[in-house]
Amino acid sequence: MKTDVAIIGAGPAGLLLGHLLRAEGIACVVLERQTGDYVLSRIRAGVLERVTVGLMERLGLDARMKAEGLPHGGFNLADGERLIRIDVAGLTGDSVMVYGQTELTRDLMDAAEPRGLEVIYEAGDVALHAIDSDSPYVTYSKDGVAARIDARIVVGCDGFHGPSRRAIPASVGQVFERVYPFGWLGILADVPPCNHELIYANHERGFALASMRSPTRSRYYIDVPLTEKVEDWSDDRIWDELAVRLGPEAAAQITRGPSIEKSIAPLRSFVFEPMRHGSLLLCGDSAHIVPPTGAKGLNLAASDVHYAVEALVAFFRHGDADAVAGYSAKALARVWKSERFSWSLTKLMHRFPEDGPFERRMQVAELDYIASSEAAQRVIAENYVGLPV
Ligand code: FAS
Ligand code: PHB
Repeated sequence: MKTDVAIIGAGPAGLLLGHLLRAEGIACVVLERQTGDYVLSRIRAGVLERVTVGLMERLGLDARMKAEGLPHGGFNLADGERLIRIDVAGLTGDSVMVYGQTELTRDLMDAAEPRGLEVIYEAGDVALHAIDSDSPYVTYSKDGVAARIDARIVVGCDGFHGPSRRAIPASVGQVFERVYPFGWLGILADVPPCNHELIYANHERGFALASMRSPTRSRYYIDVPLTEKVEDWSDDRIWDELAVRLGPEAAAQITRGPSIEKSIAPLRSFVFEPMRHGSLLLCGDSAHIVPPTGAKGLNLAASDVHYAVEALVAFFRHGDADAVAGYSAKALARVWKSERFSWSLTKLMHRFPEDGPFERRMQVAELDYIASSEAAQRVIAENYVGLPV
């Protein structure tokens, strides 16, 4: 098979990219290792920035998001004493959209066939070849049969564990990483949220986040040591811990119920540079990971796709090779700002085992400053709603 762009991975980055390239008349094929149902079964992000909403609007795929999503004009930081509301709408004139990654991915998946976007699921043994040349190709197996896609450009949208990043020679790449000494235990339950806006809590027992998917479906998190196993956390134990960490006011509003999903995700800050090598571009988690505290992971994948489409349209339509060459620097400039915000909010809202009384005083002082300074709140608000692309 021959095409213009071979895309590896049918998560949000791969599907957004595929749809946008097709809409621009650029031929592409998406290769996905799993089944579509498996991709949808992974419970991940819940908060969309303007850039992500904007790409769905550009594709005309925003109808369900606008009907079922929840625009949020603010969120809260809880420090055990009070709720500090960050008035995102008042401070930035913008808002975020609470709409699960699963639903966004479903909207993109459902539109693939009607729009002629070819997605090959259950593609095994995907391997990249000749990415240093102008004629790279990808091999894979499907139903036990070996296959090959020749393309002009390959885009790795295959997440943190995919093959694309690893296809870039170690001598070229540089990794920047911080692994956090805790994970997030997440629970999804068909119960009404305890608050109409998100609450991020820094309690002496640890971090908690009260989020949601709809007025009848809640998503909560607590941080746990990396040694913890999800099977050791009964629903009741999680609800009890959430009630303590979120504080009495929120606790009084918590509706308990059986979990429909429960998992522990490790936290890391990770950036791989460059995000382009030869004819290979990287988008999303294949190039970077953020701790979910800032709700940036999915949204960074979207901004990478925005820059990749810009570069590939210039390349295929106008022969502008510099546009492709400039993709990495452009994408990384925004990636690093989101990495900083996610790291900073993680540091502020979590208790680190290695921290002592001084570090705790720094957290208290910073939360006090945020509570009393519109300027400090504006900094948080403009990062949370998403920096411009
Ligand atoms: P994805 O990982 O979503 O998609 C990559 C795709 O490539 C997958 O479908 C995978 O099956 C496929 N693939 C992998 N290897 C392949 C191969 N060899 N061949 C073909 N296909 C291959 N972000 C937030 O903003 N908020 C959150 O709360 C949040 N929670 C998260 C929880 C977890 C457990 C994880 C892992 C991530 C979380 N994230 C969160 C981040 C997450 O939302 C990502 O940023 C987002 O999924 C990025 O999308 P993609 O880059 O498309 O990568
Ligand atoms: C979620 O709803 O899953 C969510 C929301 C905000 C975050 C992280 C996760 O920062």
